Amino acid sequence: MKNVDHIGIAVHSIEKTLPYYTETLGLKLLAIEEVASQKVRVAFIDAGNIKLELLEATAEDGPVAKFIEKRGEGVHHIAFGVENIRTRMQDLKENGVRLLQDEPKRGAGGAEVAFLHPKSSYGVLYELCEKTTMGE
Ligand code: CMX
Repeated sequence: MKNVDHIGIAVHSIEKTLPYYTETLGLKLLAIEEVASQKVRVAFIDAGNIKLELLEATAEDGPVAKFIEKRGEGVHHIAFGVENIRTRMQDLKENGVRLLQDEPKRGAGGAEVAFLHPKSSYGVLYELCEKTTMGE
C-alpha cells in the first residue's frame, strides 16, 4: 500500500456536517460529487497529508444508508492509495483476503476503487484506490 489516501466518514447530511469541518475545524472543502455506483454523495476535505471523505447516502438500500442505520454516523472506511489496483487485488486474494468485487469500480474523483470485506480485515472496511487526483 502506498499511503492512506483518505478516511471515509458516514454522515446523515453533508450540508449539516460541513460547517463543523470547514468553520469549527478550519479545514478546506475540496469538492462535492455524486458517486452513482456507490449510491452516495461525497464531500472531500483537505486534512493536510490525507483527505476526509464525508459520505451521505443517496439511496436507502446503499452501503452508507445501511451502515448509518446499524451503527450511526462515524468512521466508515480507510482508503489506501495503490498503484496497479488489479495486481494488488490479485495479491490480496491469493493471501486469503475477501474482496467485495472482482473488478475495480469507478469511484469518486475518477479513481478506480475496490473494497476488502471487514470480516477478513479484522473489523475494518478498507478501500484500494488508484489514481485519485482530487485535491492535487
Ligand atoms: N466497517 C466495519 N465493519 C462493517 C462496516 C464498516 N464500514 N460495514 C459493515 N460492517 C460489518 C457489519 O457490522 C457486519 O458485522 P457483524 O456481522 O459482526 O454484525 C459485517 O460487516 C457484515 O455486514 P452485513 O450487514 O452482512 O453486510 P452489509 O450489507 O452491511 O455490507 C459491506 C457491508 C462492507 C459488505 C458493504 O457495506 C459494502 O459492500 N461496502 C463496500 C462499498 C461501500 O462501502 N461504498 C461506500 C463508500 C463509497 C465511496 O467511498 O465512494
